[in-house]
Formats: sequence, C-alpha cells, structure tokens
Amino acid sequence: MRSLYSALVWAAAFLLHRPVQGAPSAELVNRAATCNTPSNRACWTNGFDINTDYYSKTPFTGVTRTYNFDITEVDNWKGPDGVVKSKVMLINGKLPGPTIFADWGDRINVTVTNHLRDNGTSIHWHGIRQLGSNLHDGANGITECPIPPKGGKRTYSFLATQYGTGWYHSHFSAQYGNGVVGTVQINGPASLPYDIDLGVFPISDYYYDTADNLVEFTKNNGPPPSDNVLFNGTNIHPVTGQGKYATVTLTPGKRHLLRLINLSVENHFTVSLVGHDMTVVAADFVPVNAFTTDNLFLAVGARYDVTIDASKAVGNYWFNVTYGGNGFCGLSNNPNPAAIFRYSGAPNALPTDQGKTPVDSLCNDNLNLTPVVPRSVQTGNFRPDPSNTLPVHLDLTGSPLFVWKVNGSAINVDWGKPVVQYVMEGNSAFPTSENIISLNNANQYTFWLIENDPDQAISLPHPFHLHGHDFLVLGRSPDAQPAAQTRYVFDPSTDLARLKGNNPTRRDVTMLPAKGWILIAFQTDNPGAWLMHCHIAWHVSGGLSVDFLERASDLKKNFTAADTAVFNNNCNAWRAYAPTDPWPKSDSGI
Ligand SMILES: *[C@@H]1O[C@H](CO)[C@@H](O)[C@H](O)[C@H]1NC(C)=O
Ligand SMILES: *[C@@H]1O[C@H](CO)[C@@H](O)[C@H](O)[C@H]1NC(C)=O
Ligand SMILES: *[C@@H]1O[C@H](CO)[C@@H](O)[C@H](O)[C@H]1NC(C)=O
Ligand SMILES: *[C@@H]1O[C@H](CO)[C@@H](O)[C@H](O)[C@H]1NC(C)=O
Ligand SMILES: *[C@@H]1O[C@H](CO)[C@@H](O)[C@H](O)[C@H]1NC(C)=O
Ligand SMILES: *[C@@H]1O[C@H](CO)[C@@H](O)[C@H](O)[C@H]1NC(C)=O
Ligand SMILES: *[C@@H]1O[C@H](CO)[C@@H](O)[C@H](O)[C@H]1NC(C)=O
Ligand SMILES: [Cu+2]
Repeated sequence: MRSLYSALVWAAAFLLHRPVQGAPSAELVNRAATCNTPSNRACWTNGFDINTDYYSKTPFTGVTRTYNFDITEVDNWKGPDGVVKSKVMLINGKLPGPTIFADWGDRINVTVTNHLRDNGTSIHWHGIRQLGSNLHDGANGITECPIPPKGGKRTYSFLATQYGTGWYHSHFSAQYGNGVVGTVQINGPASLPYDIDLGVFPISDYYYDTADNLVEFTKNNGPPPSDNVLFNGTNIHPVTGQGKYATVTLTPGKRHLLRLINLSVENHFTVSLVGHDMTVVAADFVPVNAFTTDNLFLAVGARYDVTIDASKAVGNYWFNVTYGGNGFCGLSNNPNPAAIFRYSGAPNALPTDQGKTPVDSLCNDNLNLTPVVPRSVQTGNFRPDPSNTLPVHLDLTGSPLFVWKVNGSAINVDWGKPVVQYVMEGNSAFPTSENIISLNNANQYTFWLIENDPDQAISLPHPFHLHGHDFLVLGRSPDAQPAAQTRYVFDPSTDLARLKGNNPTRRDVTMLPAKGWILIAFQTDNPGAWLMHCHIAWHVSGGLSVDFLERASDLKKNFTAADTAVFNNNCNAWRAYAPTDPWPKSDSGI
C-alpha cells in the first residue's frame, strides 16, 4: 500500500515538477533511472551512463528534494553505548543526522534552523561541487556568515551534478564533533552490477567530552584517544558492554552495494570484513574502475562505495576497524571496534572467526584508483617554486601551544565579514589571516605541492580536503612509518618520475604523509571562494587551511539577486546577534 502510494506521489511530483519531501532510500532507488537494472548498473537513463562526463552533463530531473534541519542542543544525552554526554548538538534529534537522498540531476533544498542556545552554525555539503553556487557551500566566514542561534534560518539549494556517497557537517569551529553531521546518498550509475543497495554506512570516532572542551584541550596538549567508534550511529561500550553492535544484513547469494563514509573528527582507520573481499566502485564522488581488496584505509571525510558478495557460508562475520602507523593514524579506547555482518538466516550470535589484522596502511590512502571518466595533465614541466608550494608547519612557540600554519600563516576567518563579501564589494585588500590564494586564470590546471615541514618537533599525517573541486593526486613522497620518515623535499631529479599525470586518482580528500609531500592539481573551472583544509577538526580549528579565491571577477557575476538577498539577510541577523554572543571566538572559526 505504502509503496504504491509513494510511487504515485513521486509520479505526480515528477510530472508537475513539484518538490517532494526527502524519503528513505528503498522508496527512492532508481526513481529517475530508466535502464539501471541489477545486471546493468552502468546504464542510468536515456543519454546518461557511467561514462558520462558529469562535470559538463547533468540529467536534470526537475525534481527538488526538500529537507528541514532543526539543530538543537541537548544536555545529559545518553549515547548509543550507554554513556551520558554532558552536551550534544543534533539535527532533528538524531546522531548522525538524517540522510539526504536524491537522484543524479535533482535539486536539493535544505532549510536549516539554528535552535542552539548561543552557537552559530553553517552546513557544508562535503564533496558537492557547487558549480556556480558558491554561496551555498556552507563555509562560515568564507561563503556566508554563521546562521545565528535562537531561531536563525536559511535555505541551501544546490544541484546534484555528481552522484555517489557524500556527507554534510557544520563548519562552525569544531561543532560537527558535537553531532551536527550526517550522510548524503545520490543515486546514479555504477561501474559494476549489484543486486541490493544497502545504503550509507558511516563510521566515526566518538568522544564523551564536548568538541568545545576538546578544542581547548588540544590547543595545549595532543588530542586524546577517541572513546569509541560508532558504526552507522551505534556500537557497544568496550568495557560495560552496553549498547548494541551495528548489524548489517546480507542476503545469501546476492551482491550488495555499501557506501562507507568516514565521519571522524580525528581518526583514520582501515576497515575489513572477515572472510570477504570488497570491490571498490567509487572513491568520494568519483566512480572508478572496479578493483577488489581485502581492506580499505579511510581518511577523515573519505568515502568508498564497495560491493560485497554474500558468497560465503551463511553466518555472522566481524567488520573491523584497525589503526596503523603506530598510533599516527588515530587511537581509540575501544581496542577492537567492530560491527557485525549477518547473512539472513544466520543465528543472532556473535561471529567466532577473529580474522587477521590487515596490512598497515601507514596512514596513506590508495593512489592506484582509475577514474571511469578520465582526466589527465602533463607533469614533466612541474618545478616547485614559492608560488605553487604550500608548507605545513606546527608552530609551538606561542600561546596557545599548537598553532598550525600553511605557508607561514594560520587561517582565522571573520564570521561577520565573509570572503565573498569582499568579492561583492570589489575589495581585494584581504587580511593576511584569511590565507587567500587568488587564482585568476580561467580553465587552467593549477598544481599544488603540499609539504609537511620535517623540522617541526611533531609531524603528523593530515587528510587534505578541497571544496568546490575534485583534485588529481599526481604523486606522494615515498611511503614509510610516519615516525620513521626523513625525506620530504620534492626533488625534480628523482621525484618527477614518481608522478602520474595520466588519469591518476581523483577525489576530494587525500592524506599528506607525516614528513612527506603530495602534489595535486585541479582546474579553475568553478568560480568561488573554496577552502582547502586539513579535515582533522583540531588542526583546522588551529589554523590548517588556505582559501582559494578562484576567478573573483567571474564569481561576482555569478551571484544572483536571490542568493545575494539570502546572504545579506543572514549576515545582518548574525551581526545583530554577535555583540550579545557570550562566547568569544577562540579558534580559526572553521
Ligand atoms: C529551492 O531553493 C531555491 C533557492 O532558494 C528556490 O529558488 C526554489 O524555489 C526552492 N525550491 C523549492 C521546491 O522549494
Ligand atoms: C558554543 O557553545 C559552547 C557551549 O555549548 C561553548 O562552550 C562554545 O564556546 C561556543 N562556541 C562559540 C564559538 O560560540
Ligand atoms: C543504518 O541504520 C539505519 C537506521 O538505523 C538502517 O535503516 C540502515 O539499514 C542501516 N544501514 C546499514 C547499511 O545497515
Ligand atoms: C577516518 O578518518 C580519520 C582521520 O583521517 C582516520 O584517522 C580514521 O582512521 C578513518 N577511519 C576509517 C574507518 O578509515
Ligand atoms: C574484529 O573485531 C572483533 C570484535 O571486537 C575482535 O574480536 C577481532 O579480534 C577483530 N579482528 C581484527 C582483525 O581486528
Ligand atoms: C607563500 O608565501 C610567500 C612569502 O610570503 C609568497 O611569496 C608566496 O607567494 C606564498 N605562496 C602562495 C602559494 O601563496
Ligand atoms: C558562473 O560564471 C561562470 C564563468 O563566468 C559561467 O560560465 C557560469 O555560467 C556562471 N554560472 C552561473 C550559475 O551564473
Ligand atoms: Cu591535520
């Protein structure tokens, strides 16, 4: 009854181009698709398939998915593993928040209402390209003022020009660590057939203290280990046993699509499913040629869409998270975080096979991915110079003790005067602390050599994330245990040979080795102010970010009257609130 009703509602909405309320995946799967079947997932709809260049072509559906996010502050909240947290901040009362479902080519409208007591907020749609819609990127201090508390409200609206698995999170300091975070599923074609889409499976480190306390603590101390790891929002407490394991149901004989997402604030991990391989079909929002592996390293913010064949004996299997890099990739007070994958028909029991610890990732991600839609650049002419090199440095000379600088400067955004406001005013006199890098030439590949300073007392791997673009990962310094790395300086005489310009791995997050370098490239095809930052919440809070200002004069022309009005209304509301804010801004703001 219900599904027939839903089908009719959507049919009507589709025909009338009316908005439909976001809905659970089972009801939405392949609604726009016409030729996407279990035996042919490469096909999508007339003229669109896995080989379509999604940077330039979109199957516009005319459908808008509308969501309302109500962000509230809850004291003394009992978490999934039984521990009471003094404070959380939740979207629609849930951790993680609601999953956004859409089909490739839909529009997504999300109205966010900030019911917090005295924190602003802004919601960033991680990995969404926001082509021509920079003002909807949700980076406060860059593309908007924070949405003020006590009822402040704004609507984000953007097109799903990409498909696959994403997530969203608050960009107001480290607020997402308090729970303002959730997942995004955009249905589209895949590079491998499968029978069942299991949907998103977020994995996240979990702290009992508030993100605000952890920010203050980590300013002068190292980060503490996480207290637990949540799989799809749940896990047992490692000591008390309270709570329950996340349990994923596999149908015997079928191939399943599972969308792994690392929602962590601090910890990177390797995942593996005892007795089973996983076949990767997409990394971030980039479909890749299918390849099979028995483990996967996920940096903070990284996503992998994998298929899993339920081809083993009907039973229960551990799905494990392990840490590598001798503690450099992360640590948890839960020594063996795990979920259960249960074949339907198996008893409700714990798995017995403990499996084998996967090979140490050394905190590095896989750079052997082959995107289905290729992009290539020439690498032979690359030479490092100050205009293309971004050194990362941990400054331990001042107070607070831990300040993260890129090219000599820690970012510190101005919530009340976002970067785009300078653009609107035609003002290019940015304070140094905005860490602006201007890119004025259109449609050219820009190359960025990001180097970890080897002389700093503490050198850590960092997951680098870029807004508004996928980047090509052209190369990385040699792999080694983070603590044992010595080499770092890019040397053209040996390192040009390490580079891959011919359709290399392309994604929106990659790991910078502890004492090494990465070389990335992206094309200036999307006017905007786009952050590039470390995705460890404490590091970006401590300054580890730059802001690419891509084609400011084109960007200015991109602002529509309606978007500018939303921007101004929200900034006016924030500026009216700010003088009464009881909490001084105490970090980078992002
Ligand atoms: C979605 O948001 C955009 C921008 O605010 C607006 O123009 C459009 O009418 C909205 N659509 C729906 C269905 O609410
Ligand atoms: C946000 O609110 C918390 C209290 O819930 C406070 O500790 C923190 O300082 C506030 N942060 C900002 C930047 O307002
Ligand atoms: C994750 O949890 C949600 C709600 O609790 C559930 O509907 C969904 O099936 C779970 N996902 C997986 C992959 O098991
Ligand atoms: C998630 O990312 C964090 C930070 O990059 C990392 O420490 C953790 O290991 C990742 N988790 C997984 C499951 O890969
Ligand atoms: C997987 O997790 C289970 C349950 O915590 C644990 O007993 C087992 O040793 C873990 N296996 C691996 C390979 O980490
Ligand atoms: C890094 O800083 C130096 C010195 O201030 C400057 O010359 C150079 O242009 C900066 N690099 C970038 C990429 O902005
Ligand atoms: C934004 O600007 C670019 C470059 O000028 C242009 O190609 C594009 O159509 C504009 N997009 C919108 C939505 O105005
Ligand atoms: Cu970092």
